[in-house]
Amino acid sequence: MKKIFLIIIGIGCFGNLLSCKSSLPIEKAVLTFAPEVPPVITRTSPAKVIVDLEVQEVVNQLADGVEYTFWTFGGKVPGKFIRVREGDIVEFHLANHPANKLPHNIDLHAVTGPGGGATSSFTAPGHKSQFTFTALNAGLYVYHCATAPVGMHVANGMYGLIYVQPKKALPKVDREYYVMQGDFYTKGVFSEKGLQPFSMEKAIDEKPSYVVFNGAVNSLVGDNALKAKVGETIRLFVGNGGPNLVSSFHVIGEIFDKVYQEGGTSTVQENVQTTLVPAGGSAIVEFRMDVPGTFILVDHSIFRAFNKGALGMLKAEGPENKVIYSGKEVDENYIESQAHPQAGLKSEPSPLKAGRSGATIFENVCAMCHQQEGQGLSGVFPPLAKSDYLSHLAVRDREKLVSIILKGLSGKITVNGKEYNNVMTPVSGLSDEELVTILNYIISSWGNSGKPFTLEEVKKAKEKIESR
Ligand code: HEC
Ligand SMILES: [Cu+2]
Repeated sequence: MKKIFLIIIGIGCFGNLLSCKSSLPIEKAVLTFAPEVPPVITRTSPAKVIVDLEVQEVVNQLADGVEYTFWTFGGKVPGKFIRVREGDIVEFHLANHPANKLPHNIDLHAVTGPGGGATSSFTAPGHKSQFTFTALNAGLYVYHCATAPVGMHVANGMYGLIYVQPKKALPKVDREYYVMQGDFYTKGVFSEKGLQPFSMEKAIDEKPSYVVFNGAVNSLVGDNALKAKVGETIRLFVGNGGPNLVSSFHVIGEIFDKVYQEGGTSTVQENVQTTLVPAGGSAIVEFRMDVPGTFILVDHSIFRAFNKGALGMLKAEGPENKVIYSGKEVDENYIESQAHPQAGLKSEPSPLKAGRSGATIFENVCAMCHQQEGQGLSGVFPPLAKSDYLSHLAVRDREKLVSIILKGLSGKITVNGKEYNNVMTPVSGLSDEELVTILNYIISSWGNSGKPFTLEEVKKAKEKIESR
């Protein structure tokens, strides 16, 4: 009796591929949040894989003190990582949380079919949709929402990665991680605090205020850094949700031993420094940790890394290998008489010693950071104009003010209610007279006021600072 039943199923399977689903083993896909990746699939034959994904509209941190309403696949940006195997039949369930405000859908670049699933998955809040596809092509694919206005849904974080593991799996590595870049468009400038609305204008102009990995500034920094041990092999599944920017993905201090360009499975490039990850595209990169240390992940369009958030870390622990990398071997004085004379740069008489006016010193030395009118650069260089920090020091701690110029300043400070955490390097080459001049210039310009410094006061402060 049992045998006959099986035969009947077998015949049905011949005529109609879909009814074959019933003869495949059924499993539920393991989904993970970045930077984790679901485990390697060890099956050697296809399965019917059930994917359950829920769209959630959530308020979360975009940066320290900056909140944003993200639209997500699963509750975070990027969406949950999906892993299936080439040849699997994927039964996809998309749920739209009842508390959401908008309809959504999903376009998976791994789908062969209209809209990559978008047309079959349009789902109103409080509804669920289902469609099924066969994972015909192996590779690393982006998925994203494709509901109008598409750009806005993507800009709000509606993207993630689906990896269709090839029948012959890629060589085993010690660790796999999920890293996905995206650009964000807020009404306020970078690091402006509070709940930030989406700016359609900036999005259309392709001028993001944030470019980040894994949905937030610092999502891969400090305690959240990726971890590895010396001697291990690492595979990064790198995606770019865009919506606009192309990523020049680079890991400072590492060379990618292998790159599966554009997330394909066979074109392997070796020994690559920076790989291009298109918007709506991906790359798989592999390397071996040869030495310990902190390796910085960046979009090498470098202002994005240091001024917009596209910076992550991979921390490798383990024994040093001084042959591969020595660390600093020499740090010695290099004085003017040893240096080659530089064309166009006269050193005699030194322009730094010429007794310049305050305005000139400011323009020559300080303005490149604090800007022409002393207004600073938001989030990077604090203002000197109307700076409450500066006027406080001019009254309460005049020695500190002298020391900022002589010794520099680093660490968190708050100027006019905004936080800065940057480094001012010591200013060298000022005579004592010029030091007095520039101090008096900054405390009396742009609406600042304070008691003028005397040469005697500055000399005394300098002695104290230098004897510390
Ligand atoms: C290379 C860039 C750079 C240059 C050049 C520079 N600064 Fe700064 N300065 C900074 C940064 C960055 C900070 C904030 C440091 C922090 O976050 O801890 C700062 C902080 C300050 C502050 C305290 C914060 C404030 O806004 O009141 C003063 C005062 C200041 N600088 C004065 C000067 C003066 C005067 C000069 C020129 C003689 C100068 N700086 C040149 C980068 C620079
Ligand atoms: Cu959407």
